Amino acid sequence: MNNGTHYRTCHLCEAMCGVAIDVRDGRITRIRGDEQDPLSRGHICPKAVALQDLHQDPERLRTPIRRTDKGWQPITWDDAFDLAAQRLDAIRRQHGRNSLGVYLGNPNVHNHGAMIAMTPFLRALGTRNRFSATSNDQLPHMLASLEMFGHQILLPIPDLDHTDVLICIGANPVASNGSLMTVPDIRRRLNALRERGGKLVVIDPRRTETGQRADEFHFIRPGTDALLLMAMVHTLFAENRVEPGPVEPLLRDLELLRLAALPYAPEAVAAHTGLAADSIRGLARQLAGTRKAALYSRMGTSTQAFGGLATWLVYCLNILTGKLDAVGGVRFTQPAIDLVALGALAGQNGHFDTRRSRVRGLPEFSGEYPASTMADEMLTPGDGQIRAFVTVAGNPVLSSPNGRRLEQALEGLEFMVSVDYYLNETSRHADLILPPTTALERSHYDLIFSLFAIRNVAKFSDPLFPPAPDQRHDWQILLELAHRLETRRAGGRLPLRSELGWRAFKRLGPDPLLDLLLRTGPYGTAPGRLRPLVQPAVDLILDLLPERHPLHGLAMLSPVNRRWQALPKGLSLTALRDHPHGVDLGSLQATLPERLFTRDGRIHLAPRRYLRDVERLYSLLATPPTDDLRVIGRRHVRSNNSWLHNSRRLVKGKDRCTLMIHPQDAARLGLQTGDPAQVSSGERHIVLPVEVTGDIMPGVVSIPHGWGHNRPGTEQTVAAAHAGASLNDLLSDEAVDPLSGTSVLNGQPVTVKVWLPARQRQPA
Ligand SMILES: Nc1nc2c(c(=O)[nH]1)N[C@H]1C(S)=C(S)[C@@H](COP(=O)(O)OP(=O)(O)OC[C@H]3O[C@@H](n4cnc5c(=O)[nH]c(N)nc54)[C@H](O)[C@@H]3O)O[C@H]1N2
Ligand SMILES: Nc1nc2c(c(=O)[nH]1)N[C@H]1C(S)=C(S)[C@@H](COP(=O)(O)OP(=O)(O)OC[C@H]3O[C@@H](n4cnc5c(=O)[nH]c(N)nc54)[C@H](O)[C@@H]3O)O[C@H]1N2
Ligand code: SF4
Ligand SMILES: [Mo]
Repeated sequence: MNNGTHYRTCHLCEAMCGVAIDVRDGRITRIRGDEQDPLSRGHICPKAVALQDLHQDPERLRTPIRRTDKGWQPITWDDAFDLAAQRLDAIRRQHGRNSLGVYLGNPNVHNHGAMIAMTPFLRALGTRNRFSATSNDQLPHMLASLEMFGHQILLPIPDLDHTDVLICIGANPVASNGSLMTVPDIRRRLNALRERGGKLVVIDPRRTETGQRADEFHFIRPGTDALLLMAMVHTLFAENRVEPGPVEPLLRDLELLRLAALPYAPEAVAAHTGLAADSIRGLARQLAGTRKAALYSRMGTSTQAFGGLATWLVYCLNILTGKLDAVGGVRFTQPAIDLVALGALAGQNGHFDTRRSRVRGLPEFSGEYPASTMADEMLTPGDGQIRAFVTVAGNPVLSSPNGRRLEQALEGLEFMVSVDYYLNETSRHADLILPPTTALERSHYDLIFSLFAIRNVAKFSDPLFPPAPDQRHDWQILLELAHRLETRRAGGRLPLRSELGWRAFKRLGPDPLLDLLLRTGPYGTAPGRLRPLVQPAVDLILDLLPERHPLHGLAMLSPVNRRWQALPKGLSLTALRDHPHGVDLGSLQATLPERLFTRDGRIHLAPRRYLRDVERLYSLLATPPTDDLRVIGRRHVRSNNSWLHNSRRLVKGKDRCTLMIHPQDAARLGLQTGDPAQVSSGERHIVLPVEVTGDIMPGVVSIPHGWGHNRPGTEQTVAAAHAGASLNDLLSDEAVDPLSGTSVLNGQPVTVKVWLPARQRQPA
């Protein structure tokens, strides 16, 4: 495009904002919110400009580079693919398939091409040593959905635009723009909630940007949410307020849940949680007594020592009070490409703990081991030790606990490839970096976040710019690597049928598949029928996928249930192209019981693994609270995990990588705003400036993650000039929630003291 306005979805966070990008002479002149996007209605946040900054960043890698004795050298794509396939294949032959490891980072889920190409790629790698950001993030939500509703990505989403009370625990949507709740323009929507007489309640160890807008705010001591939530369940039963409404006949094990909550009277948990017993009762009564209300939880309650239990209890509380499937409560979406239904038809609902990791015996979740044990699997000798590693769109050195140890582990590998366009803290350890195109050079459809949106919407955007010469998309990189790996494994030649399959897949790319998925989906033009013309190509591609891949659901789709039959029809890629601002498919509707995927068709309120973990919660209750400092994380609207810090426009202004601490703690430790503080946990230390604030609970300190860009050998000059310190250099990788394997990123104990440069230190 040379001149004009291009409409697309911003892919940076989960909010799916529509952006309008003005282009003149092939250059971006302006990025604004798209007023006509039915979901975001003109909203964007300051990060949207990073779409341009990323695209134009002179330090973004544009050709593959290879580590040599003379430093990094460019290498052709063909040589790069060959080198990667040859080395990975050789290591696999010598040490077995599990000697390969792979880590998938967060941007993959914002990239439909990468998502579609990922399964054949993982199959070609063939290793069980798979890791991703999931276990540093939303795993407890997926586990609760799997255990209770029978499907790992069937998540209940707050019906925010129709609720009268939103209780928000462990989430800061005003900064994060919502997570597992795709909600652009949360501020306007929270204002609308208040205007219709509704109420926002926030429970957090910090009075966050969301907390500051709350009508009712409660501090909670980090890691004690499961106690609070148990006490709320206890209150509902004790006060006879359990009224699940229409879903009641679907419930299983209500009585077990009541028994589990018996010991957790509000008085029993008050000292631990920091909430008064009356406040706890008040929360339970408010949820039960308001017809349209929703309890919503996110990172603060999932990535902590009781993340599994806390997230399960949030689901339970919504169910017990009749909020599940109800207007203004929490509901299941009905996206245009229904990965839930497709997965279920293919028998791919998710699985948990079908095997355990080699070194620490931690459970797999949907084929992935916890990220907190990645370094163990590289550093511990023996059969199955990881010797070669691939990262795809991930920066685990900054995003996974104990980043320094992970770096040591990466240094010990025989070979490492990073699919990434930055030479950053993780990819600097690679032997080969394969840089993909940027978002503006590829098409976009939100396969994942459409599943989590507060309205059903669909939107497709074509690329704004053609890929620069000799660039590859992520999906092309993944498919090419997969094809070459499979070819080597087969001894240099694949059977004709699969060779044709690979060629068809690489030629078509993901968009024709999108079209097919849209057409055969719930709002499609031809639900239940594949177009005969494309059928042979589809069959070839399906042959490349494992037996239980969701795309196989394609072949089986029919207008699955009565709810599908009632939906508007006509979606296809062409139809979406005709609507560049996106299509609104309506507000969230009742979907039960059709949308349950448990074998018995019921909702499991008290799965055994949760009940077993309640014993551990009981030991927390039985131990008196300690007064050591606990560290929690933080997000800021101008930052996104670890990777937007090379944008000058985003990092300018005051330092955001600070240690927030309460005035009482600061006074006790002799710290003032601006002082450098040393924060320690065992042998791990970081130093960062202090920010004294009454907005944080006494006994708690807060540090944002994703900083620490001061490592040598990276090529991100702006980020390095605003380096900050990495929270994950401080956090222990030994701390996981034993129930789910999720990393404990919130609530680890730390000590804090004034930091003195070495020469000022007194001899001990
Ligand atoms: N202590 C602490 N740690 C945390 C969190 C926390 O709250 N506290 N949050 C956790 C959460 S929720 C998440 S999701 C993770 C994120 O963890 P990661 O996904 O590991 O890290 P990111 O910072 O998102 O890094 C993304 C990487 O992908 C690259 N990249 C960006 N776009 C693309 C693309 O289109 N293609 C390719 N190939 N590469 C791309 C970037 O250059 C960067 O290297 O961090 C987790 N870590
Ligand atoms: N601007 C911006 N937006 C983002 C991102 C980003 O990095 N920057 N990242 C994106 C990603 S990958 C994700 S997963 C989402 C995350 O979205 P959110 O979960 O909304 O984001 P956080 O800011 O991590 O919110 C976690 C909250 O939990 C609180 N908390 C910490 N410990 C506890 C605890 O023990 N109990 C309770 N009740 N609360 C606790 C923290 O103070 C914080 O307010 O955001 C997405 N959006
Ligand atoms: S909130 Fe900001 S980063 Fe997230 S989608 Fe919207 S514009 Fe992009
Ligand atoms: Mo995340």
